[in-house]
Amino acid sequence: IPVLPLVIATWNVPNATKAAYKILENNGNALDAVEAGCKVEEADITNQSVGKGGLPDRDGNVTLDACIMDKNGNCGAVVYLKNITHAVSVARHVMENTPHVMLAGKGAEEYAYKIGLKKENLLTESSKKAWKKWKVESKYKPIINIENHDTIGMLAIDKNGDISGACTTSGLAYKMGGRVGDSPIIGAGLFIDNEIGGCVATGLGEEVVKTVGSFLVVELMRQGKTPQEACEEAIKRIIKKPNSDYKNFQVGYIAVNKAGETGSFAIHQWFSSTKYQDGKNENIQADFIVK
Ligand code: SD4
Repeated sequence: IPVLPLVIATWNVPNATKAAYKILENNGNALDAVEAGCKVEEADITNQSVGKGGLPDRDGNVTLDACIMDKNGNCGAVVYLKNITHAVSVARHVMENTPHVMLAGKGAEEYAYKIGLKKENLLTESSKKAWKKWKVESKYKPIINIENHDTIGMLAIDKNGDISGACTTSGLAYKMGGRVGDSPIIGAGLFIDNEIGGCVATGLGEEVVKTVGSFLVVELMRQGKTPQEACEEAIKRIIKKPNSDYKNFQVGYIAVNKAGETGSFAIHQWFSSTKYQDGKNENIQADFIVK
């Protein structure tokens, strides 16, 4: 029987899961835990896929996408957010303190200032350097499993057995200006149903959106699949589409069910998740389909 509380996140993010688990351990709730966990990566300038230090779009602008969902099915999101490190906190405010689910661009940024967040330059020297190097050739194609894939998606179950999730990213490196991915789209990048479980996605967002991936995983669990089986089925759904170019892109899912069982699966090797449970922080390599 899985031990509660637990937290699981995409990729190798031990500091993020640790921060989240600390809250859960002290009888905190899952919503506070996922926000706190995501904030660790947003503030970490060495993570070039999330928050401050994220790689910019083709024009050199860092634009963030994030969302959050609670045990009651409430959700909030921000898309194309500039100059604010903690996109996940803005998403939470949208959820809790506005009549809306999603704020975009300038409106999201103004709202962030209104709730007291500070304007920051998100483009670090090292991300600027990487962008300048990319500009020499300006080749844009999805790249598998390298530094432009470590978006954080996090799921937590607290001691009460309640589930929440959050997701935050600077999106695909060198995306077109204005591009929004799956990560702030409820049902695609993240979905929580407190009766069933939750799921978050990472990888090439366009492909996750096309199959409404996270909602699909939760619905498959509702029909009786384990989190592992549900993640596998959702990945298969992507690769069996006619003319799918799946050999050239990555998608990974992690999921948890109400019983605290977890699963993860990806198209390609090297997707991993970090799970903190029973006082232990563990990095788990996900199984994958292209062998
Ligand atoms: C996106 N899904 O914007 C995100 C990117 C990602 O690790 O997951 N990177 O498409």
